[in-house]
Amino acid sequence: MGALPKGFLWGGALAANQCEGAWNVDGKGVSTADLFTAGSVNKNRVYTDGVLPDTYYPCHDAIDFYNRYKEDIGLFAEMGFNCFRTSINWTRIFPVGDETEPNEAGLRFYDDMFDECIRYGIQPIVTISHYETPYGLVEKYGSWRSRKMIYFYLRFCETIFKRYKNKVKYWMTFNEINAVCFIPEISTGIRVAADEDFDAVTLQAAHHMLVASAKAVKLGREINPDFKIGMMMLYLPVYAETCNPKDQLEAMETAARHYYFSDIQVRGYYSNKAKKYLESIGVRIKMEQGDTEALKQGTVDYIGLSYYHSTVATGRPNAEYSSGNAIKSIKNPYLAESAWGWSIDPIGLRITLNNLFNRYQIPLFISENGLGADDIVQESGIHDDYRIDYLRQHISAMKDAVALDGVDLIGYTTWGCIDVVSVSTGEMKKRYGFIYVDRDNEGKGSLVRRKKDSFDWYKKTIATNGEDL
Ligand code: BGP
Repeated sequence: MGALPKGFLWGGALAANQCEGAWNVDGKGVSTADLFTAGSVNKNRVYTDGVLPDTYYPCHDAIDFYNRYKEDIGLFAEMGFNCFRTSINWTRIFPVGDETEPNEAGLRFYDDMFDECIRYGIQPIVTISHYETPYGLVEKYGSWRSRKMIYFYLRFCETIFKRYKNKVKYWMTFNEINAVCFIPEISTGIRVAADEDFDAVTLQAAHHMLVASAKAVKLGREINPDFKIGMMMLYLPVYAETCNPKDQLEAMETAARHYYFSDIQVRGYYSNKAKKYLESIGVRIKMEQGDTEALKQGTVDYIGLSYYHSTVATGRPNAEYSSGNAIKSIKNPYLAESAWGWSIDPIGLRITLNNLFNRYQIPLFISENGLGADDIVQESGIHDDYRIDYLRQHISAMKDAVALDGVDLIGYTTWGCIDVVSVSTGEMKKRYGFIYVDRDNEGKGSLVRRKKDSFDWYKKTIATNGEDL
């Protein structure tokens, strides 16, 4: 018997806005992701108020998955995927966001794309909202600042739950829901003004999202009791810099900011720790009657998580933070880093899975993991042995968590199984894929797909259920 259970879900993950392109066709509206310019590791992406002339927006065309999905899914099938995680672009279904009737052309696209997956025995796994919100809802209501969003989100959920109830079983309500508290623009399109209380704005928005998620879980179960509806969080194990209790306390506090979300979505209520935290920063969440009940009734079936790197917390005042990691962290001297400064920590994945499973005792799903690297195309091929190395070590750590620690893990989807636009920088050259896409940071290139060396390696990994790495 191997380490991983039979029927383990193997595949890759994408997000609609980072792969589809076709940003303004077949009735699609403008989403927040359509308004982020290209950036780089040293230059932040700019979130513009409407589409500006003479400005390059990488998600407008992305990798044209909208028109090329058949070829791409064919390649996923060749690797042996039995699942494929992607998201539904909200603005294809409700272009402004507050319409009463959905856009049929948008619904049809996902019907066709899911059918293509199913034809190959690949089950689609759907993130309902992955880092894009209809810009119409930002302009009219201020995005998730407004409670009205719960209503629009649920209408979106009801539409897609009913339409795809026989095609999709696994759903995730929001991608990396905890990100609303540190990157609200990217995560939900919320702009926080300099004179506003950042925590008050984002935590109130988070409350609306948490209630919406819980209500979506309940609604989904009514529509199809076989649905499995999960939360999805960005998870980073937080190490203390030393055994100094002050560092340990800081690590505990940092981790608590992330558990804030999963505690509510898994257990169904704000923990005492969360309440005390809110008190300590002087934030009062406006709740309405029925919210407490809704949170209780909408606890999730599983936890989806993205894992890229770990972080280090210190109690030292004026510590120097390392710039690369997505989240504030000091440098870990024991770990190597990617070219984008993200630490590489496979053991951290085993720790992550243990932390989450021991805390919640519900199934886990690694819905993102991978290495962003600038791949070089050579005549002899694309030799991404560094990616194979990264994935081999992480899969091995994940197997240890299952076989040695008893973690209940249902699946693993690598991030960006085909190269897509990077969220943090808007670059194309931060590539994660097994499949190379000929497109550069300026949007030039033929969009032709090429297999990298990691393609055959992942195929073998899946064929042996992770035994032959
Ligand atoms: C996660 C997001 C993804 C993805 C990934 C890699 O936070 O859910 O959408 O892009 O990070 O990040 P990046 O694209 O910045 O390298």
